[in-house]
Amino acid sequence: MAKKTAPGRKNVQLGDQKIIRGEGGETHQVAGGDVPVLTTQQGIPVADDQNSLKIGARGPTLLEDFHFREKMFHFDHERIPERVVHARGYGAHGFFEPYESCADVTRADALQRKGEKVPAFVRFSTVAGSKGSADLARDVRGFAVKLYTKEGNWDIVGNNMPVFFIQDAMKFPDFVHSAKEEPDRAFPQAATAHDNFWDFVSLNPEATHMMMWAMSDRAIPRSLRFMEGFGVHTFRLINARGKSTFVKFHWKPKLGLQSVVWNEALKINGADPDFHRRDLWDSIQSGAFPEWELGLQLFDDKFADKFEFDVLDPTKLIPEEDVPIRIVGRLVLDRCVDNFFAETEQVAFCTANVPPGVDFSNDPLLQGCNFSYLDTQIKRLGGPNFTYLPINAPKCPFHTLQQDGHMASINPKGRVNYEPNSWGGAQGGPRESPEKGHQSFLAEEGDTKQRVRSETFADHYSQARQFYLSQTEIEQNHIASAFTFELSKVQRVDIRAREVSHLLNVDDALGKKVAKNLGLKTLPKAAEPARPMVKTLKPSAALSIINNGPDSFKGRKVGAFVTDGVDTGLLKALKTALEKEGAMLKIIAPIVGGVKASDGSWIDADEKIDGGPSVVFDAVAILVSEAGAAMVANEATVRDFIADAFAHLKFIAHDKTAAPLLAKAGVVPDEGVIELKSAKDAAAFVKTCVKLRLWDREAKVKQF
Ligand code: HDE
Repeated sequence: MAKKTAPGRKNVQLGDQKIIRGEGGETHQVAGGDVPVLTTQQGIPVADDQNSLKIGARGPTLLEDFHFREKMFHFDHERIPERVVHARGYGAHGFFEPYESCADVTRADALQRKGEKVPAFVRFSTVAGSKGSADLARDVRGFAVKLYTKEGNWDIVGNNMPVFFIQDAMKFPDFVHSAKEEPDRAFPQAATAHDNFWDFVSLNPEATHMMMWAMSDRAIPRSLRFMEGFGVHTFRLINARGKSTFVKFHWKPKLGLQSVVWNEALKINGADPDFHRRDLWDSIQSGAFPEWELGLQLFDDKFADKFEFDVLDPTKLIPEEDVPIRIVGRLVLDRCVDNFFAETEQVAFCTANVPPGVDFSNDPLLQGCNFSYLDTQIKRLGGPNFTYLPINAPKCPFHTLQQDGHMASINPKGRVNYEPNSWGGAQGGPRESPEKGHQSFLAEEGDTKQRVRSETFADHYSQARQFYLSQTEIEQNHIASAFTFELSKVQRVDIRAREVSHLLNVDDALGKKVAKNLGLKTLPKAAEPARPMVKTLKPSAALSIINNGPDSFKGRKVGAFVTDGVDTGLLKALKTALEKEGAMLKIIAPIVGGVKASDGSWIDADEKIDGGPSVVFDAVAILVSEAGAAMVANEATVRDFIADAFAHLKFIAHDKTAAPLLAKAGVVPDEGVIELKSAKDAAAFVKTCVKLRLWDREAKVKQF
């Protein structure tokens, strides 16, 4: 029946939709008309998605409205439990490509043929915060890689730090409870700066090494693209002859390491809580595909026996100087997900997912992980068939005899669901293969059953000290500040003091500095080490971020604040110089519509000034006309833009007319504040930006 327009209610055109207001309610027509018809999940075409079925226009809603009920029922069940840890994360697709065959050490198919790409999915995450928490929390970052190899899925579930807080999986629930929000008050969210966390770590000296990493700038990366990944645990690689080699996995970012400073992190969380995910999304969408190289740190029993620490102890690393890293391939992320929930939220990693040629060590943390991840997937994804979800399903043929269960979504044909069986041939179904199948290394274990921590795990301070001494002075200062900040949020003075007692073992000066900055009335005694420390470990340059920065400004962003009358030549020169370097220019203006440049052309803005603070950029430029500078002279957001860039040690380019704005923001000119006198200066400015920050300025802008 043709719809009549109800009296007084006109049909309206909204964008490409026409809303027809008839007696039976409203329907939307889309221009072109060839869009699919909306249906229910049963495939029934839907006539009206705007109004529920009622008796009359103002009467009660009817239970028979199956479309309404299905829509609401589905909505009510949209959420699944978030991950207990690593709830906040972001993923992307890509590939892994070997540079060489690693057949000498492993039969893993993914590492046999140079240049043969293996599809990959990577999920980065923070650990402590909930799904909706901010990206720049001080935290460890998860770096979980799923390789869809021809012999099944291989998950390298790593972090951006090579060691961990605890040595035995038994302590994981306690550790995580202490790190997350306190149970009575449900805060703080995504922050370890509270009593429970520091109580736990200070009662567990084994956490000391990891605490050095967690209080370093590694815990506040500038971008997921600029951080390393580590498999943490020692694994085994097994070659075709059954020979085992121990291995630690490393991911090295092609664009070098970079972090933010703490005050910047705090402000980014306000300005853009999605900073990391937006950065990853934007870079992939713009074709600047992030890339890491896979490094294998390979060693044998002989090395393991002579190394000062136990290679099974996840609170220890092996310095690159002791066992060099063999770079064997690259990981490129080149495709964003189509749907966050279907892919990033439902992806299920498990340390136990290893193909033939990869095996486990006895690291007691790894052994515990191998149980926990699968267990967690069943809870989160609702049943045993999550492996059939497209993001989790292997991309190679797979044949199991597992069957049924919630959401069984493949339809196995035939009579056979067990083996051995007598059916034979194709009918008989899949069979085991000692040649092709995963074979565990024939490790000899023989010992008594006992609940003990190995003596060889007992040195908790030597590597913490080595890490600290491997940092530049700037980074050491940041570590001291981070300990001070976090412990200042701890209310119990005895907990503050107990942590200082560990720091005194790491480095006497560090412990004393933190004690002084906390205002401890008496310096505690250094904690009694369970084992004599090794104080002769050589510093490792690989452990510093600043020593491993980028060699170009590629992948970085400059924010240029401009006003009407901006010098077109300068702006263009800056843009060209940045693009040549593989970096980007973003325009920030008083209004988002943009500005009229000196030559009368119109320049669109990417952000209005209060939506694009300088904290989200790697360097800034202030390019204004005289009239423009006068107009924004009293604008607090402009002042903050400049003052923050200066305080965060960024390089600042400006034209002559911007000088009064800089002075008003408290900028004291130094070699990081660069006047662009002409278009020629732009390229030199970009070259200077490769250093990322003018660290020498720090002592002038930060006392504590
Ligand atoms: Fe995890 N961890 N973990 N973890 N972990 C999880 O598994 C666990 C550990 C790591 O992006 C959970 O599917 C135990 C070390 C990453 O989906 C859970 C222990 C390392 C991710 C779990 C550890 C990690 C997780 C929660 C001590 C570095 C996110 C959701 C034995 C190698 C993966 C899930 C993703 C996630 C357990 C310690 C890395 C609860 C029991 C060490 C990157 O199963």
